Amino acid sequence: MKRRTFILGGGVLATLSLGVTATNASLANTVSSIADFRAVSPISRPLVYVDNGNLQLYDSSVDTETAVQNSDNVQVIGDAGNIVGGSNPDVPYVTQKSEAYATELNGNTNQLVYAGRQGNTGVSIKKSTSRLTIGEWPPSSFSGDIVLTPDKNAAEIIAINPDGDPNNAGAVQESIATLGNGCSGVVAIADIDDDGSVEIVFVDGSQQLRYLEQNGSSGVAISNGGIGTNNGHGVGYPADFGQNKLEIPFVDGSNNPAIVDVDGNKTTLGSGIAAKAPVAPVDIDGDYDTEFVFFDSNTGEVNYIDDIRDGNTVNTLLVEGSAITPDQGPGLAASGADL
Ligand SMILES: [Ca+2]
Ligand SMILES: [Ca+2]
Ligand SMILES: [Ca+2]
Ligand SMILES: [Ca+2]
Repeated sequence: MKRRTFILGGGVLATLSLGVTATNASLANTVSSIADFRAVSPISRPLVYVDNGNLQLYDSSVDTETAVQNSDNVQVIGDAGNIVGGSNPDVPYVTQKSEAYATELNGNTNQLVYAGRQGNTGVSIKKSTSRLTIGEWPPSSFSGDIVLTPDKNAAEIIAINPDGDPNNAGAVQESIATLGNGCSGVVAIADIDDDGSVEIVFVDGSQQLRYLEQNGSSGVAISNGGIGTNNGHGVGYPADFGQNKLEIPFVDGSNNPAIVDVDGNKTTLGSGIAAKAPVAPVDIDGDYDTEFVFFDSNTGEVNYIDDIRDGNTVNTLLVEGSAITPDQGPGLAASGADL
């Protein structure tokens, strides 16, 4: 049986989904694995994905996959920020019920942050073919890190305050912008033009990458930033791919993995090899350079491009020795110190 470790919620060992009746030996093995896992703190290079609706974390530095308890029916994920629990990054996600959660990496917090619209109050979250993010957005009335996500009609960007009562929609949710071209996924809050203030990077209603300035009321289109979309949007968090600037990783309409900067300078990293599903920038091999992690368009396996602009070598990601085929709708996300 494949070895897995689990994040424990309040020491509820009995609910571990080991797929077999846990014997003392297997429990001891699991506990031992958890001890190993927690010895690496914080998780240095986790990749986030969803397998049959359950959130999974993969830490390549110790080649360990961790299933997050009680994360059923995860439909949409985002890159990690820090909004709940302790100092470890937290992964935001949306369930089939349009609820938003954040779960702490290497911890045991799996916290509801927004229960959705109640009665006539609040807005429902988009729960498929979407993306959400965590960060600070100064124009918001909420202070500190918040969650940004599209509404279910893909018309506006809504903010969720994770510090409030998740069942009080009127207090924890506000509209950030209603966009003429719509918003079907919020990719990041990041300073993509390096002017010292952050922008919201998002996918509009026509799968075009755009960004919103803090004083803007409509999104600015990023040239050459047309996103391929199938089950999910083929885009990921902006990262430094060796050029000392942020570039947005994405999959274009021809299944090409590519990166693009705010000025529309696009670099294609392969031809027809990537599924149109969310990608992630992660230092998956621990060499302090960022790799481009994506789904193979034929096999659905997770691959990564190593040595960006210097060979663009495609490798299959092996998780505890095996290729993986996570759910492509939520796709892949990144976390950790790079973000
Ligand atoms: Ca946290
Ligand atoms: Ca900026
Ligand atoms: Ca690397
Ligand atoms: Ca590398």
